[in-house]
Amino acid sequence: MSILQPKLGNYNLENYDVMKERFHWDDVKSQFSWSKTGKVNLAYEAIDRHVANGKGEKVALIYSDSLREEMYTFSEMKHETNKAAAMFKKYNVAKGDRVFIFMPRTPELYICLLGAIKVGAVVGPLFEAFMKEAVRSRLEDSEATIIVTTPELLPRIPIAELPHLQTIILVGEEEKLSTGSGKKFVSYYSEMESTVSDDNTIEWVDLEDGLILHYTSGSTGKPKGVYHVHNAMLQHYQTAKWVLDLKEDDIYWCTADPGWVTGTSYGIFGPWLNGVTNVVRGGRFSPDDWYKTIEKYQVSVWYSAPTAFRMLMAAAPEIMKKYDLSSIRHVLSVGEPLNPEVVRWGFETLHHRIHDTWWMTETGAMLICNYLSEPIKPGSMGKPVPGVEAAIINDKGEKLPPYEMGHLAIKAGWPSMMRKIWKNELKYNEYYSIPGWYVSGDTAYQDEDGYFWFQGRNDDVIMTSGERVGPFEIESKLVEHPAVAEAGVIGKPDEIRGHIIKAFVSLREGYEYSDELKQEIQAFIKKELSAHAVPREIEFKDKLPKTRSGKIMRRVLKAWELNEPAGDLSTMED
Ligand code: 6R9
Repeated sequence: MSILQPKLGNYNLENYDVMKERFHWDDVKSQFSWSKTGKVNLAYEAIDRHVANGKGEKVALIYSDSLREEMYTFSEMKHETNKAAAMFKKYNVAKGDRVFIFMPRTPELYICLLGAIKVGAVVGPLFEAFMKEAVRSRLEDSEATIIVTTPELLPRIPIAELPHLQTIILVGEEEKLSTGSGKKFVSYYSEMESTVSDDNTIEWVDLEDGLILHYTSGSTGKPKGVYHVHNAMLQHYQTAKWVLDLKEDDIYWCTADPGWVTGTSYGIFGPWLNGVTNVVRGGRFSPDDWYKTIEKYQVSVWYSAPTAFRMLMAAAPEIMKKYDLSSIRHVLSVGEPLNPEVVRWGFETLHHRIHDTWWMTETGAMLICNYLSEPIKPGSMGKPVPGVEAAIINDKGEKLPPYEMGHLAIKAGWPSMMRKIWKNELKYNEYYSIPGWYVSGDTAYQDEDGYFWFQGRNDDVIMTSGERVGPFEIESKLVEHPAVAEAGVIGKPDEIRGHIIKAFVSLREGYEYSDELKQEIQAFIKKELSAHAVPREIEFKDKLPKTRSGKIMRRVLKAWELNEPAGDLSTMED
């Protein structure tokens, strides 16, 4: 597919090269309160500031699931988060304490998360699907003192094994309140009813004070707590403005759950720092439900992930045709490499260029993106946002020439970079093993125009017959085959070749596994890519193992193949 030129019209048409030259992060500071007082609070900047600026009646949150549909103005969000803050204060939450939130996407989750930030707490959002061990290890490591949850999820919190945990706030029916464990149980709804909203509950903090702790699991070992501070808001705000292109009238929908960093940085902070109406859809994914959400709320900016786009592609095309999706003006993707086939689908069916964005839990916000005024090269992640320097380097820290694969690294010093790995300095230092650079753990190359091309996580790159092959290129080609819905490619140890390429493939509706199909797919790769990229083995699966953020877990495929333990599986989908 050829290069896609920007659409003219209602877009951020600031020139990339000019911004790169001119922009400095200090420029962003002026509009936030600490430029006047020296103190700040992200929750105030995201909600209360807009009320102070006369936008109190604007809708901040549109929430819906199969049972509820509710809208909250910025004024109402200010009130609710003030009350939640007072509730946390009443139960002894002090600045720096860890407040965990373990519940489905509902307005209460968003209110509690911002309410906890208002009192200076460090929030820890957990996926509602976590089971006991995943919950235990995160609460134990963070030494959280308080958790907000629902009666349904309560049995998955091993409260007796968590000495630091003192208070459990239950969002649900009061009669289900438990007692007798030595812990305090609090009813969210009765507490909120009896509390009054008071602006003086806000704890004003420093830019370097703690904001959020996101646990992300490595391939083996325990999940690590990635710690971010209030300063990250500079980048949440600016990238949401530039890259999501959020404007006053937008209706914005980020499909990610706050258990994943995308669901906080761009499901909460980015849009609300920009004062934009934010859509949250509870419940599970279904193509009908998603298209209906866009149509009903007139979503204009849509941020999702390759796995979701691929599931929409694999669904019957008639489903999409039932809905009016003309409100959409801008579509973006994150979390995994964006296959050119997905970009082509987006262009042909949604009539939009899907903009890829690359970043990590550790980086806190977008770093490499398709900036709006720049052409898109399908299959590339784009270029560093202004204010960020990225490079492809070797083990010695030397920059590599175009098209040479190496470490994707970022010059330290962007505003939203993590400040530590909770209680694990050793792990934190590993990211900075090459002086001056943050080493991402991803392998990529850069082309002569400065675009970055993702190849795979370092561990996923395959050495076969003396050549380094990134799994992404093969996976992308596989999903171009009409029978293939999703593909995960690994290197399987082989005495002669070092590794051979093995593909795990799930099929689209209406296709069935057969030897002929396998050979046809192999011939397709040989013709379209090259002989050395052909997967010698193809195994068909109903579903590929994925994380809750939609990443194909190649290490699990490898472990299956080698009959080895698969490591930490707490973030794997059911
Ligand atoms: C935000 C997020 C980070 C890892 C990252 C990379 C992969 C994310 C990507 C991408 C290719 C993109 N990744 N975005 N790979 N193209 N646009 O995903 O954070 O869950 O910590 O994952 O995800 O491998 O290193 P996180």
